[in-house]
Amino acid sequence: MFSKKSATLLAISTLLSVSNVYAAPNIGTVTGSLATGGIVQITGSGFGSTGPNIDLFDEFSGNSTSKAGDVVSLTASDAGSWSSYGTYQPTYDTNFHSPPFSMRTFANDRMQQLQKNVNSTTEAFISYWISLPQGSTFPGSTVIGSYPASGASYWKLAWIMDGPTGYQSGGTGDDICLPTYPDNTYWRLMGNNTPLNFPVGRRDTDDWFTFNGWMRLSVWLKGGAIPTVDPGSIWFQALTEGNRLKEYTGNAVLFNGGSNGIAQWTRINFPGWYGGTTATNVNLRPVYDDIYVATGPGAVARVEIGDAPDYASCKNLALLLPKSWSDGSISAEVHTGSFVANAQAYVYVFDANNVHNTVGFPVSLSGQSTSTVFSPPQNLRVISSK
Ligand SMILES: [Ca+2]
Repeated sequence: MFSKKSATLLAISTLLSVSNVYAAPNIGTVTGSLATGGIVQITGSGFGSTGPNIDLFDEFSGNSTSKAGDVVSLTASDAGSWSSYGTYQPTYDTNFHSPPFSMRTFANDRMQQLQKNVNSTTEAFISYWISLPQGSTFPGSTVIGSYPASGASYWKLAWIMDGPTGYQSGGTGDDICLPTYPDNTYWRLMGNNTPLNFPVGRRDTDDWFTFNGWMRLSVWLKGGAIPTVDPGSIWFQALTEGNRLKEYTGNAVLFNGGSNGIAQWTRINFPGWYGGTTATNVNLRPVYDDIYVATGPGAVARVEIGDAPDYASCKNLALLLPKSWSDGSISAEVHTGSFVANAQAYVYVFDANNVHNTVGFPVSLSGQSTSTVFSPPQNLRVISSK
């Protein structure tokens, strides 16, 4: 028979083991070089066994001879390569988010686009920064600093689909803009072929767009069990740098199967589309930077640094580039985005379900190692269902 004491211990150990199964990531130590290009080792628990498959990470750094106006390299600065250009090639621009360049996506009355092919997948995590440089216009508008006079398909910011014809009527389908701005009121995750129509912000009452600065848009989409029938999961986040962080979540069918009857994504375009006229295109030159694409199971597993110990309060974020991943240890290359040297920052690890450590792990960004402060245990709790 159990004594009271052993029964109590059993209850505690059961509690702990259940907690371990469902616990959020908990960071114990962060060591290494906390400057861009450095490698940090993160130890702890609950990171999950599945890390991300990163298809691409591009800060548009160029090489030692690159200059503004040069064609952007198809070899990404940080991981992977682009598959192709659109009709016209993007160029380096000095209105950067991470120095020294961003990607200019419109010039001379023409869209400049990059295209990325990925292995067939129904799950993707995509993050990228955008800005309208000073003196430039919003797509479809002739007035600097103003939205268009009326709604139309002027700007599909990024576009995921099945193959190069995914967006076409009668094409291979499964297209979703990430997001689009079709009615001059709502930002929406929607496409030409898919049944999805999911609002992710509203210009007048739920705004994240700014005409003066940078925004990071991140989206995690995961198709349902039968992707053309079962609802999948949607998570969309908009970070207005220095201002606010907004998130939108829901469930909806994400795929239509298209003409090939296969529910899959195989391609992502940056930008997706500009639909203005020559008159509205005169001062149009949106720039994109720090584009990160991960696909497959674990796509959303990631490491970020933020500027606040409470993630939801962060007003700046940067994605690190994981090099190895296990439940208790991650090695990641540091990328600091627009954080300044020696800034106070907080490390967040997200597992494959997008769950992160509750309190950011404090670090000081610099070229120096290291931070080895041991944080107290967090998240020792039982989650009743999942
Ligand atoms: Ca950059």
